[in-house]
Amino acid sequence: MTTDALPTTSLGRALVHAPGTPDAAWWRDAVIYQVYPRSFADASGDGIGDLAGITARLDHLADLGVDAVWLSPFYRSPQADAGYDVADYRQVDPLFGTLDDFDAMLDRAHRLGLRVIVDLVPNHTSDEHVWFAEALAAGPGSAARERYLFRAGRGVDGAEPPNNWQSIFGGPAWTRLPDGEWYLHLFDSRQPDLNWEHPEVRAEFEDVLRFWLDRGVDGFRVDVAHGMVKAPGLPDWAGHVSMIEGVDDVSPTDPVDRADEVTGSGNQGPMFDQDGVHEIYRAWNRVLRQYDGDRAMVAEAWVEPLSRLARYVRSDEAQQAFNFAFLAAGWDPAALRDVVTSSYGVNDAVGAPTTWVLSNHDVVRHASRFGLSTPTARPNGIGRADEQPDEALGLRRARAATLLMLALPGSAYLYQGEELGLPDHTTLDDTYRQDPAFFRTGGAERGRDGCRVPLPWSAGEPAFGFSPSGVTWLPQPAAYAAYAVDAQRGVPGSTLETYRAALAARRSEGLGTGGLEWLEELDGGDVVAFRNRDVLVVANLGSAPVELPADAAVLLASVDVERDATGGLVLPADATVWLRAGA
Ligand code: TEU
Repeated sequence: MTTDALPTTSLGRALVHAPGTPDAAWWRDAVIYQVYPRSFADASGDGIGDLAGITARLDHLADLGVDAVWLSPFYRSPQADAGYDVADYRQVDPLFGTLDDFDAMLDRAHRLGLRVIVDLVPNHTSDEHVWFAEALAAGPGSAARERYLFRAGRGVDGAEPPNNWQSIFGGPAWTRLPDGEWYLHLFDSRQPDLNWEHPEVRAEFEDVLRFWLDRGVDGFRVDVAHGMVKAPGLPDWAGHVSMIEGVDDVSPTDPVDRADEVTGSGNQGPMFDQDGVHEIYRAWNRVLRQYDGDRAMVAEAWVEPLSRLARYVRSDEAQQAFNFAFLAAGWDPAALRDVVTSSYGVNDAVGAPTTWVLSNHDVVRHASRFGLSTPTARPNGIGRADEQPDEALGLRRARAATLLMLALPGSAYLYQGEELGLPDHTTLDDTYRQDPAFFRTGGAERGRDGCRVPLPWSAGEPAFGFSPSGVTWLPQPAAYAAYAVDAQRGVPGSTLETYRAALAARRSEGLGTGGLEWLEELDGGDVVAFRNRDVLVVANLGSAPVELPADAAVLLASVDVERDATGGLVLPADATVWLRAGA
C-alpha cells in the first residue's frame, strides 16, 4: 500500500463501542492512580511511606492529570501481607500516621480536584483482629468461631485438613490450632477467612463502609472481591490458584465445573466467584447510594471469562471491576484486540464502564514484563537467577502499551511509578524479601517485592528523595536515579511528560467517554488500530515499520515518528501513535 492510497477519510470502521455522554459520573472515564502507601513517599524518615508523605506529594498527581487516587491499605495491621491483613478497619496504622493525617490527606486531595478511594479487605482479617483473638480464646464450638471458617479435620484424630484447598500464597489453606480445630486462610495463615454467611460479618462491613464514606472517601477498591462466599460444604477441588498466574489445573470433576467457559487462567473453584457473592455487592450498592457524589466501588475480581466478570458490575452492584484479562493479554496484538472487543461487549450489555490496567502491586511491572523474551509471560516476580528483562525494550513497549490503554474509552488504572517508566527491582537480594508468597513457596515464587520498591523522586538525594533519612524498607536499584521525577520533569519525550501529555489529550479529546471502532485497513496482524472520536490510534507490536495515513497529523507518540523521504508517516516497531484524522 502507498500512503497516498490511504487517507484517513477512506478508512473502513467496525463499531465496537458507541460513545457515551460527556457528563457521565466521574468513575465512568476516570484515570485512577494507585498509591501503594509504604512506597510512595516517606515523611517520617523511618523508611516506610506514610500518609503525610502522600499529602506532601499530591501535587505530583494533580500535575500529572489523573482524576482519582486509590490507596492500598493503611489500616492498623501487623503487616504480615503488607497491610492486606487488617487488624482494625477503622484505624490508621502508626506506621502510616493517624486518622487526622488521613483527613488532612483527603482534604488536600479534594482541594486539588482528586477523588480518593480506599481499599476494603473483606475476605479475611488479620490474625490480630479482635474477632480472631476472641475466636481463639473461646475455643471449639463457640459463637466467636462462627465468624470465621473453623472446621474439624479429617482422618485419624482430625489430623488432616478439612479439605484439600491450597493457599494462593502456597502450602495448605488450613492451619491447625493446638485445640485441634483448623481454620481456613486462602492467603497467609495470618489472614483467616471470614464467614460471610454470618450476619454480624455482613453488618460489620456495611458499618466500615459508612465509617469511611462519612469521612468523605469517594469509594472503595474491594480486595479479593470474588472470594468472600464459598461453595456450601467447602468441597474438595483439584485445581490450585496461585498469585498472578491464575489457575494451574481444572479437573473435569470440579464441583463447579464451567469448563466450557474456562479460557486458560482465572479462578474457577469452590472458593471463588460463587453466585452468592453478588448479594453482598447489592447490599453495599445500597449503602453507597445513601451518599451524595457518585461514590463508587471497584471489584478486584480475578474472574474469567469476562461475561462472569461483568456480573459484578450490573447496575445494582459494583460500579467497576478491574479488567485483568487486559493485563494478562500482555504484548500480544491478537489477544489485546480480542480482550478489547469482548470487554466492551460484556460491559456494554450491563451498562457498566470498561476498565483497563497494566500494572499493580501484585504483578511484575509492565515495563519489566514486556522486556522478557516471552513478553506475554507473567512470572511470580523476577529474581537474580531468573531471565533479566531487556530494560530498554521493556520500557519502549510499556510506553506503547500505555498509550494504547489511555486512548481506550472507559476508566484506566495506573500504578505508582509507571508514569516514570519504572522497571521492577529484578535483582533484589532474597534477604530483603517480605512477600509471604516467597516464604510459603520456599522461594519458588520470588513474590511481589520487586514491584513495590520505594519511588525515586529526586536523582541526587538520599533514597532518591523518597525519605529524608535515606532509609528505604526495600533497597532501590541504582538505575532508579535515571527514572527520578526530577530527572524527567520538563524533559520532552520523557516517560513522565508522555504520560502527562496523554492524560491531557485524553481529557481534551473526550477519549474516556468516547467510542471505539476498529480501523479495518490498518488493524490486523501485529498492528492494533482503532478510532476514538477524532483520534486514530495505531499500535505497532511487530518488528517491521508500519506506514500511516498520509494526511494524518501526529498528536502524540511513544517514540519519535518521522516522515520518510516521500513525506509519508512511518510508525516504527514497538510503538504507538495518536493521530488526528484528516488533518
Ligand atoms: O490480591 C488478591 C489476588 O490477587 C487474588 O485474587 C489471587 O491472587 C488471584 O485470584 C490469582 O489469580 C489481593 C491484594 O491485591 C494482594 O496484595 C493481597 O496479598 C491479597 O489480595 C490478599 O489480601
